[in-house]
Amino acid sequence: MTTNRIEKVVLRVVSLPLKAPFTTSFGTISKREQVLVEVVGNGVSGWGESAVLPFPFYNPETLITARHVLKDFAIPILFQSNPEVPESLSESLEKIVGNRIARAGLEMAFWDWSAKCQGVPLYKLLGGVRDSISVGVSIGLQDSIEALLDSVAKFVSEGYKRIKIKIAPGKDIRLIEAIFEKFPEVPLMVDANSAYTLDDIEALKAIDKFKLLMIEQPLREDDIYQHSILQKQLKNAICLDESIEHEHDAQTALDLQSCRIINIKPGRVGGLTQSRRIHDRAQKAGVTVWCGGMIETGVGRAANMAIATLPGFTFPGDISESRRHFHDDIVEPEIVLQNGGQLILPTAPGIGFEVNREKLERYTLEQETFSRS
Ligand code: OSB
Ligand code: MG
Repeated sequence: MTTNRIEKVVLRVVSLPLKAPFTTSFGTISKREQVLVEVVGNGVSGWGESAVLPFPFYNPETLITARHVLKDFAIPILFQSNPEVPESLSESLEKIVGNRIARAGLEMAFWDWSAKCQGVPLYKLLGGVRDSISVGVSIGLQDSIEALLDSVAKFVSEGYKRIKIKIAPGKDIRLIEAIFEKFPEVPLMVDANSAYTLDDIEALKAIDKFKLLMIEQPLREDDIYQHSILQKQLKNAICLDESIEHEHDAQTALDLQSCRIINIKPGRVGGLTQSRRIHDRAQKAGVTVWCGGMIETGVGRAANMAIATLPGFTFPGDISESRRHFHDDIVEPEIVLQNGGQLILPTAPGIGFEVNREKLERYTLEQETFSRS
């Protein structure tokens, strides 16, 4: 099958303005600068996104490391291994240690390309079992409690099924209290992005007095064992995000009972194949999963929508609509919330959304093409 293979990969560094800066315990993102990956073969383009952050504070990757790993390692592996199916590309890319956000862009692009070559929607190729998904929204740290409450009111009225707020030591109890006072019924969860330690047990127990949907990543990313100690002392479920980079981490966390919920982000774990494996292991252990986000453009968001149709994704994801973070997303049609907090999976092959090339050019800072030699 010499024709059915990738002939060229295009890496584009894009920069999209955000509607508002997004602040977490690890830092503030004020524009979305990352790598879009286009694989081309058979006259078909597949799209993926390496949703790196501008600093190594969430995980060790940055824009520069992602470009380096894609260009010098991941793309050569693709050209040498000529994978027939996305699962084998994922397997070959496991030779690379870490650098999962970088690899995910190429792996997702190959999934999209494979689905398009077969004429099927990506979510069906992945084994998805539903054609719409429930979603929630993630709200960054705000300058004031009033701004936070305004933000919650806005997203609740837009139909999001649950609210997640970012917290940090000293910026926790008062925020949660204020939200429950004004919106006693709101399904609320908190995300600490690794900002606490076991020395903060009193603060964590105070947070645990509230009835939350879950407490996401309270401790450091390498604290899977410490999370197991913490989970025993909390009523609320711990959800792990940063700690779970691949299926082996997931299995460790499941065996140690470090969490009762896992946030699966295709970007963080190196792509859709790993996402599905983590999903399968969690399902076996009776642990709920849901799909998180990293402020992806429509390309990454569409892949997130697809993985969220697998049977174990029973909890609303951080997969908001295009206009949540962007004035002008690069996909068509725009991703829009329907029927109160739902996203409907498109029926077109692959990710099911088209990349608008005019907008893409407008947002591209740099572009490099790699062809099979
Ligand atoms: O911890 O879930 C997180 C964004 C960037 C990095 C990490 C996280 C997030 C979010 C935003 O919470 C989710 C989104 O709106 O895409
Ligand atoms: Mg998180």
